[in-house]
Amino acid sequence: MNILILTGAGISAESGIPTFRDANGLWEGHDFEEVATPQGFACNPNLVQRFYNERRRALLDPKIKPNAAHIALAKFEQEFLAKQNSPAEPANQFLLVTQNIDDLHDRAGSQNVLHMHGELLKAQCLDSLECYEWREDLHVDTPHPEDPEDERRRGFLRPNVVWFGEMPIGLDQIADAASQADVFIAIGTSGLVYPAAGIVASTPRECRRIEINLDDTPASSAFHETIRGQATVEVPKVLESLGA
Ligand code: BV8
Repeated sequence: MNILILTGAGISAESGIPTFRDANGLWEGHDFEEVATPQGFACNPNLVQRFYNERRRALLDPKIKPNAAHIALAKFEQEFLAKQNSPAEPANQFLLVTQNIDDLHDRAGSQNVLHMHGELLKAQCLDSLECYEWREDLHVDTPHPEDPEDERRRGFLRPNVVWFGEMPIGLDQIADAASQADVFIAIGTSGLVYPAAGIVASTPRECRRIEINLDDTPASSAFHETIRGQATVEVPKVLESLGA
């Protein structure tokens, strides 16, 4: 059996990370074009670095931890992949695609995580496109980790996140997983940003499509089952029922 999961900001909300569209959302006070596009970065790198420095510092606060939904997904994945089907059946497949740039799925122990919009705790060199683990602030004069003494390479690092207008990560792998999915579960995503919001439509007709969200979304009609409630309550229940 092949299971594909897509998560959005809603799965991290109960861990204390604000979503984009809540009243106090991350875009609050910022037009997304100012802080989440290459043009915004080119126009005001200090503002964009500051926007991500604030989110990186907030994510590294010890109070921010994976919640019951993250943990249930990691536990289910481990048990599901360990389950030995009959020799005639192909092995189980599991892929967790997240739009979130936080590391809560990874910290919960999920193994097959695809961060399709990048990772906040990584930085990317504008020159080589090389990525580096990064937990500090980034500034327009941050020394380059490969050559800290070289003044000419200062400020060559950007957050390793996918901005609007940029190509998301792993689209081929996602399309492949979607085309073979027996179960697709979208958790805590408003279904507004593409191509993530289009994944559900690329699952097979016979795929069991489940949406877990507090509210209806523009994508809800594409799902066979729409479960309304908090991720920390509903995700463990759905996975429990799947496991059974
Ligand atoms: C692309 C990383 C080309 C950065 C993000 C004009 C110009 C350029 C592009 C476009 C354009 N018009 C349209 C586009 C396409 C564009 C797009 O979709 N725009 C939207 C605004 C219409 N997309 C792109 O640009 C993408 N790239 O198109 O490249 C291409 C693509 C394919 C093939 C060829 C070419 C790149 C988009 C990625 C942008 N980067 N993030 C950062 O984080 O700062 S997007 C960011 O916003 C997130 O990653 C996420 O994707 C999105 C937020 O959505 P959600 O995660 O769903 O969060 P949200 O707050 O919206 O919703 C939370 C939900 O949870 C709610 O439904 C709520 O009810 C629920 N919830 C809350 N609490 C709980 C809960 N549910 C359960 N329990 C709870 N407790």
